[in-house]
Amino acid sequence: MGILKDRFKVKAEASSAELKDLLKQHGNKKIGEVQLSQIYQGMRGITGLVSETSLLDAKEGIRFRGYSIPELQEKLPKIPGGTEPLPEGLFYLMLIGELPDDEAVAYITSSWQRRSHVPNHVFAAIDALPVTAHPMTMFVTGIMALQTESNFARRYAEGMNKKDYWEAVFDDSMDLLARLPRVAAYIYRRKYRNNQHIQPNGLLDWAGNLAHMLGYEDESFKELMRLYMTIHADHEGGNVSAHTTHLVGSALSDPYLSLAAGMNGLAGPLHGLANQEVVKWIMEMQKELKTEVPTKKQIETYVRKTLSEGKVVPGYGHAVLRKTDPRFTAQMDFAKRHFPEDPLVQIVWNVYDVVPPILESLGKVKNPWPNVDAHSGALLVHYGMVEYEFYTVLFGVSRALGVLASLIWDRALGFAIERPKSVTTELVKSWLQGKDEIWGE
Ligand code: NMX
Ligand code: MLT
Repeated sequence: MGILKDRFKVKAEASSAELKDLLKQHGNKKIGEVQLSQIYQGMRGITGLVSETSLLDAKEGIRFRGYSIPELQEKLPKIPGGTEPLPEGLFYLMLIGELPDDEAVAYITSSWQRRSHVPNHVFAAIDALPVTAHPMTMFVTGIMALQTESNFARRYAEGMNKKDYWEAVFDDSMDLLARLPRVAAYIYRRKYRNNQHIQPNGLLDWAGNLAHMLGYEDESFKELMRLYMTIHADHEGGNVSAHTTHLVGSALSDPYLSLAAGMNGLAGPLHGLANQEVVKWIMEMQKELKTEVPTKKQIETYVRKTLSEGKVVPGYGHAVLRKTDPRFTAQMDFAKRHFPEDPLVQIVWNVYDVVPPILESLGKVKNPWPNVDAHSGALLVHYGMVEYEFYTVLFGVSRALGVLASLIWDRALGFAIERPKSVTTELVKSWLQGKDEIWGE
């Protein structure tokens, strides 16, 4: 079957048996209470999902199978002479639950190289869109066009046994991950580089090859892509892209359909699109203030203006985190090591000094600190990637690692179709008068 699939099978069978036992013994234990306001406010704080690949702590930030971002940077395999972790290693960790050795990472790199062929109709589907279409629209179109290749869809139509679902999802996920960099690079070169495409380099790792196909050969950009692809990969199961992929997958929609749905969620400005919004916001500020280097006082005035116009400050706040996002810090450290004098990076750091006290003073923002999106765009601009509408595609290529690893686990553990109970406000009012029950079966 291949070392990754073999190892996953052993882990999944053990976890499945353990879970059955756990639920038999403790399935009726209460894990919390839900207040009426929570169901009107984005289900915030309701524990309602299981996602094995990572866990978010409000104060500490994300841990992937128990490892923080600095720990990943230290412990995951790197290219010879490199300093950033290889995302292949993170995928192994999320899937298998253990740190990989160099050999396991090399296995994934070569497996993704072998699976990376993208059929011509996918490029034709992207080409059918006007070049003015948003890169995320092109990305989702590309993923949907790739769905013709789904093993899961084909095998389901042939009458696959449910115990084999995970294996077909595994194959689709590996194929998709292998193909996404090619699709992303195609979109970039089509929209911004006059359709001058660059063939993959079979000697490079997954993120290094993405950098190459995008047209960025600087070794430190390749290192940035390795870090970028690692830190954006997963943020436990409740964020919009992960939750959507899981939800759609629970209907046994194949991984292509499920990932495309998740990517549509990532394309929202309160989620992954915030990375483009941050750079757009800074560029608009520079234009409006007629200066390349706004002072902190000028930034403060611009932040207050943004808020007074009923807009959010992009890159700040979080539904769960209550401190500076460690993904922001990892990117700040990268910039400090590689280009501390970069003017846009300097602005990002000045914004970091200015924004939190202002948001805090509003008295309603639960987290005034920066999230991952506050920093990522400035790093890309440094290397010349100024086309900010493309940034969410890069986030999406990375996020696929986490949500697809999770999807494989979903099918291996036999998770049910997701179908929570909803109510109407009429029913809520009638329940408040003691006339009706509000809970479902
Ligand atoms: N700027 C202005 N107002 C904000 C901000 C912000 N950055 N963050 C939260 N608020 C407001 C929010 O709009 C809400 O206002 P109202 O009651 O008038 O509707 C109030 O503060 C309370 O919101 P919270 O409970 O703090 O935040 P919530 O959990 O609802 O939303 C975000 C979380 C991330 C959607 C929100 O902080 C936000 O809109 N941030 C800016 C967009 C952004 O950076 N998104 C990227 C998130 C990371 N990612 O990649 O997905
Ligand atoms: C993410 O990476 O998905 C974002 O930080 C949003 C979230 O966790 O809700």
